[in-house]
Amino acid sequence: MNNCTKYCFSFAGLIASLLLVGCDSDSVTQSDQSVLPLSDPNNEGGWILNTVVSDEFEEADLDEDRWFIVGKFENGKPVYKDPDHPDREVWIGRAPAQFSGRNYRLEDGKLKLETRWEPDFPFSTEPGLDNVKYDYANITTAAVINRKLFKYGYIEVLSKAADAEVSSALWMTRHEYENGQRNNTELELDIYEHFGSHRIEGQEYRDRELWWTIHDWDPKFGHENGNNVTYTEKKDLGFRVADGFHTYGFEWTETGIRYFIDGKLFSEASREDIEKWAKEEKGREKGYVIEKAMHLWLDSESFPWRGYPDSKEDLERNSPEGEKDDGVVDYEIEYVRVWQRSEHMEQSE
Ligand SMILES: [Ca+2]
Ligand SMILES: [Ca+2]
Repeated sequence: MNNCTKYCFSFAGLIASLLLVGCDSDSVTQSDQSVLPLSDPNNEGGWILNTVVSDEFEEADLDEDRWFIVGKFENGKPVYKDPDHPDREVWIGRAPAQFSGRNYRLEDGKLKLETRWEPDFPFSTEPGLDNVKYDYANITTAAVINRKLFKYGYIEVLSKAADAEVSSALWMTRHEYENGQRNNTELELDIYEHFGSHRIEGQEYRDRELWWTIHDWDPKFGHENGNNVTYTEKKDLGFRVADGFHTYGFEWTETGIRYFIDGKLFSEASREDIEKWAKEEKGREKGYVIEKAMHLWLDSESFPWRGYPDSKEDLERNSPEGEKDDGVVDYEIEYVRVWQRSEHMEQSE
């Protein structure tokens, strides 16, 4: 970002502050600098809204300058091509579910990522990369990837998970520049990977679980037994993630992570905590690897080790009456807001 852009943001913020006394999500625009993290209403953190990455989803159409829609349809077929890196292989989703560029809509000021029972979809016949024993079949999900990289900041999302056996995730990745294949993903930060409806006996509690993870995909460590994980936490949120909207606030700085739920501090892990975990649990010299700019993702996936919908009726089992027949279940996102400190807004690599 150049200085002019930065100045314009600051000026816009000043004007917005003068004009607006308060705001709710209905009145917020993408460039409204008066909007502050729920956990920091007095802006003691000195946060500046990153208007290039943030999205309120109040428009009629998804902003494709901002988001890469994975598997967008052309001539009746999904096309997996990154507009910014057309030569890079694009992940098509974890089998049995495949990403479909048709599986989203903007409605009521929200982005709704759809999981569909769609046996007639033109599924890939290639084996899934992560789970070769599963074919792509029956289930389609959605993924949108933010096109701009950023490093460090405060990420806040107001969302409600899909109430089905699929993930509803907010996560980040960075690929090696020359090769975007899955095993050459360089870094991954999973901010949440909700799973709205667990059916496996003894694991029903997972529909209340916050699960967040740092991965380092450097192949020299191998990927067996979760060797790519440098830190992870699983904690009971105290509510079902698919029952209602909640605010997930993730502060990512040079010194560590602080996690806020509905504006209240829920968990924290300092850089030192993460380094210690990586050393003790994985024998790694470095755990806090998330020191480079990454892309933000919103998506739903099948996690076959946790079960996946076996039929349309199974997908829709928890849907309210009157919404059980369309074969569609939604992961809903009211907004994504990313703030950064001024010294980080210049950094994009
Ligand atoms: Ca909205
Ligand atoms: Ca439905």
